[in-house]
Amino acid sequence: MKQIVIASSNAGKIREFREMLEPRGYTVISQNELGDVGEADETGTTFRENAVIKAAYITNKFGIPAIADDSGLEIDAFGGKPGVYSARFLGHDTPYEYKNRIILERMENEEVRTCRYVCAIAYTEPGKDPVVFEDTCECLIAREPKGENGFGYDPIIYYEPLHKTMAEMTKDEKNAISHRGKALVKLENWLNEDH
Ligand code: ITT
Repeated sequence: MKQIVIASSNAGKIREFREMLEPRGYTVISQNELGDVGEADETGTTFRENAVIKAAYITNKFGIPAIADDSGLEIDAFGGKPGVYSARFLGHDTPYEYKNRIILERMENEEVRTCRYVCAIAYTEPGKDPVVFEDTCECLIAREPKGENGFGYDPIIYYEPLHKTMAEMTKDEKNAISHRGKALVKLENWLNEDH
């Protein structure tokens, strides 16, 4: 069994990593299972920088390999915001029901509804340079929230090829097309090569 520590305290992300990695023979351990680890300061201005900061924090603290995901939603009508600030947008602990409602209100008369989820996954190992894999998922801001699955912004993120919001998809549907799913395939391919 191969073990992977996920440097994240976001339950939705950790669940998706488990769904994707466990069938591939990995045991997924979340950082909270290592004890009270504290939190890395996400001081980066890019997804890539923040992903490395979070993974390196766990690797430096425990001397073990770790992966971290920094992700977010870029809304073209908002000039790409909230972007790297997606978790902190309107307050870190504000319920997504409220955040999503505010986005829909601000988008009410907006014709340009394109947006994308972005995900950078960093892998760090003691004594080695970090590696980062990124991918995106092009979507539209929906007209109204729909669906109960997923997490965060998913109920208002409409994925045209499947005619569904991210929250209406099954876990397998989302993981097959999501920013996180696609970036994780790149990491897994890299892990399977010789280094
Ligand atoms: P960790 O840093 O502990 O991993 P976090 O939630 O603070 O957790 P980020 O800084 O990477 O993580 O913020 C990512 C935010 O982007 C997340 O909180 C959601 O608001 C949004 N997001 C990213 N991927 C998403 C997805 O698949 N579905 C819905 N929202 C997503």
